[in-house]
Amino acid sequence: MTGTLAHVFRHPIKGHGREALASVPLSAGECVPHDRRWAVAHDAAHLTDGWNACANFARGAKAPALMAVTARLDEATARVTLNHPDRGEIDFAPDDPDDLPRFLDWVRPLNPPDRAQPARIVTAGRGMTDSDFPSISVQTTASLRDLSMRMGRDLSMDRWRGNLWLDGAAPFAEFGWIGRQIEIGTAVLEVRERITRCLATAVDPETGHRDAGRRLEAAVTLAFTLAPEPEDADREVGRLMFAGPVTFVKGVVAMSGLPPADRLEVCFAGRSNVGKSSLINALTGRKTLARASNTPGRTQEINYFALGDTRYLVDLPGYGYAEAPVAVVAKWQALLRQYLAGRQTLRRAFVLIDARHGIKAVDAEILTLLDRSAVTFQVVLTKVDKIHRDERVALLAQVTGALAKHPAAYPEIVITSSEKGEGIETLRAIIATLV
Ligand SMILES: Nc1nc2c(ncn2[C@@H]2O[C@H](COP(=O)(O)OP(=O)(O)OP(=O)(O)O)[C@@H](O)[C@H]2O)c(=O)[nH]1
Ligand SMILES: [Mg+2]
Repeated sequence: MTGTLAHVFRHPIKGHGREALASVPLSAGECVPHDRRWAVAHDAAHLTDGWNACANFARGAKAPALMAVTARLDEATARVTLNHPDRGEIDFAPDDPDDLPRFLDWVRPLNPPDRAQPARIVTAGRGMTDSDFPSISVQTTASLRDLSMRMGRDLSMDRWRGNLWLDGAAPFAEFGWIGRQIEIGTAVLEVRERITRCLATAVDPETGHRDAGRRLEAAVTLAFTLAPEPEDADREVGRLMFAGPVTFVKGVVAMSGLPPADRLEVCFAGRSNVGKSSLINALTGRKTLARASNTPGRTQEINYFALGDTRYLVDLPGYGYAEAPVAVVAKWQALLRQYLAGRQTLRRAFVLIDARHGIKAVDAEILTLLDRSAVTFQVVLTKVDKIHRDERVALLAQVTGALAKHPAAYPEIVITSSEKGEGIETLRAIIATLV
């Protein structure tokens, strides 16, 4: 694959601030120049000559406030300027012992009082990266975006201490790069090992306060099943298709009433009240195309909408609880099952799952029916505006866990809010590019 180099960072003093660079010269067998040139040993450190492991040093994993430090190195004078929202600016020469007390006074309040305290600044003749060989850390913006989506919030790049950020990869593709090479300009990087997770990433780098904790860890370990943001071209195809004509064709109460199977169709299935009609309205940008209501069981027919002349969008009656006479419910439930199992041109069933509830037993029954009928289904989480962003990870864990049992599940989940518009462009692109 081909990507682009998006950002370059170095960290002149390990754990004490990042510095963005416009470009960087790399030399074989060396770290990014001046990256982790210094490190701050604490008073409980056991140092040997040369490189030492990160446990000996003050760092963001143990002292969250350090994550809000920014740095600037003047290479000519070997002076460093650090900034922190609470501590202001300090300019000093890490190699000058006379500057040490001033630096320690500045940095001490950023270290928790009950932990080992910063004591001295050391060098090793090589970058003090976390690996025992000189290394350059590489990360991808796609994985960061994906993780942000899982977490339901924009995560700053500054949570991580990577040297090089690459654009253009698929999310988490880097896990498969070990043993391979990355060429950047004339430099060739050998991908040696994964970076292990660091608690420093749980800290908001704006404030220096920990705000993500274990959820971040859980989010990374989930099965990789979020629909990625569409490529610009696909987004445009989706936009154009859904901005074009959409017309109500008919409401169907029996299989014999289905329109001719002359084009690709997708349907929206889900429990009563999950938001099927609202989603169709959001996709088509028309408020009242499909009837949405507060009364579960409002959609009692199979409603066909023509999207241009190439696709049908099908709004299905809800399954599960409905405020309608038992006999009526039984009738439309039977129709729903016949439709899902027997419509030849049904290209994909979107199964909507309420973000507040996850996959329930009634949903699993429908998923099993789709498995048996070999209809590919894709889970669309709805009403995500109704859950707190911190609840997303547990929801995704539940959903991906439940999906693992269903062979017909399409391996990407879409997170949506018809109310706020989240995920709508993604879903448009998915539908518009189905073949
Ligand atoms: N907050 C929020 N509410 C939503 C969203 N989508 C739907 N709703 C609300 O949920 C209720 C049910 O929405 P519908 O679109 O009628 O649900 P349905 O799945 O078509 O329901 P049935 O046709 O009865 O099976 C309505 O009150 C909607 O306003 C959403 O994304 N966010
Ligand atoms: Mg409906």
